[in-house]
Amino acid sequence: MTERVFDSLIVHAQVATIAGSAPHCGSAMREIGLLNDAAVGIIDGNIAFVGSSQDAAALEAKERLDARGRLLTPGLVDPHTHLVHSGSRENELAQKLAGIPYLEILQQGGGILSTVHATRRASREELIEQALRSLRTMLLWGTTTVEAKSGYGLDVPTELLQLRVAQELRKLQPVEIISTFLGPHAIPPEYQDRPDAFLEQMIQLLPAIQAEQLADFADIFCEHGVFSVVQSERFLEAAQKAGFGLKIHADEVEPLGGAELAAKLGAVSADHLLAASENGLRSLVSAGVMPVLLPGTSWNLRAKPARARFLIDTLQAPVALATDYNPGSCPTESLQFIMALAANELRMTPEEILTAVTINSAHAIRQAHRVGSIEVGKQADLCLFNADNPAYLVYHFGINHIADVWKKGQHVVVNGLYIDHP
Ligand code: IZC
Ligand code: ZN
Repeated sequence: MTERVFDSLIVHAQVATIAGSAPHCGSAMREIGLLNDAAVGIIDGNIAFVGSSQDAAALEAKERLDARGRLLTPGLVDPHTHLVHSGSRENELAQKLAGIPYLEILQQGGGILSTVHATRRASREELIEQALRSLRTMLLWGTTTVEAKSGYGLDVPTELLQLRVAQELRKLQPVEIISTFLGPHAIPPEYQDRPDAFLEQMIQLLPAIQAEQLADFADIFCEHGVFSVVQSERFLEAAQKAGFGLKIHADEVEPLGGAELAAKLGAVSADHLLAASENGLRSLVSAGVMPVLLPGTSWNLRAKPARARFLIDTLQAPVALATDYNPGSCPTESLQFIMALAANELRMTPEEILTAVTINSAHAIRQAHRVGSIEVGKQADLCLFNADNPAYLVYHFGINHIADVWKKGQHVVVNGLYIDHP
């Protein structure tokens, strides 16, 4: 064997490899492949060695980092965000605290529609600047891959602008962005009495988005007072024909049948599911749809959390977790906070939670062949935490445990500080 020189070698780490390429289901979500006193080597942006620190002692490396027993995990993958938008909705906090429901605020022209107004008025530069701030926070808190939805334009030019901004953001900073077209996110004011005409306009837009490769996925807000199951099926079927992977905002507030629809169409993921029926959950699991749970949203809306234990224990299903980062129902970029909520609200174990924010969330955006686990040949996306066990991460909540982050082998966060690699 020719002697290889590693670009970086991280030694004396407690490595949660989360190895295994298929989604981790049910009790297997607790198998995180923990290696004590282990080492990970990086060459050309990829993982080239995973083994004992003892075996790594003989290896040559340009940079060697002693993890001093701390926890090394795959870079975190956030598979559901509404990253690109303008403004914020703290002006709705008093209404929320007074008990006015999320969907009622939307019916009154607030909620999503208030962000639509702000986003339509914003310039391309303003959208980029606001998203860059969020991406910086995400990276500093350990997120190395993120899904980003459109859906605050609700008209052709602004939807395309949101997607093009997401595309440009890839060149401006290290976090990888997977794009989703969420044109049917709400009914815009100018179409209030013609929702089907609006839906048709969004369907007509699909081929152009596909031709410009602006999005991998298409998504719809299937909810009482927004889009019905019939409308959702029409849109998602057209998207599938146009070559998109399917996602769906399903049963977030009411058990409308979004989970059942996700199963019928073979969606890649069904997200929210707080109110999903037991049959809906069973059918989506049998159909191989990844359930993406968003405990930040249920907690923030003071709603009943999704049934993670039923999914994991009874259905032996995989579960993925995401922030749902958006300016209204879940204004946080922090997956670490979501991980703490997953423990407290969803009763998930620390090991299940780590699996849900790495390999399973990578599956939710069809990126598991490249990211989501620490295995030779995968991209070197890594998080070193100031923690010496997984439980500490979710137990000691509300603060940032990140020490170091590597993205495609670049050491982008060093001792909690962002390092620019031109
Ligand atoms: O802006 O409120 N649920 N869409 C569906 C959202 C939440 C985002 C928002
Ligand atoms: Zn969402």
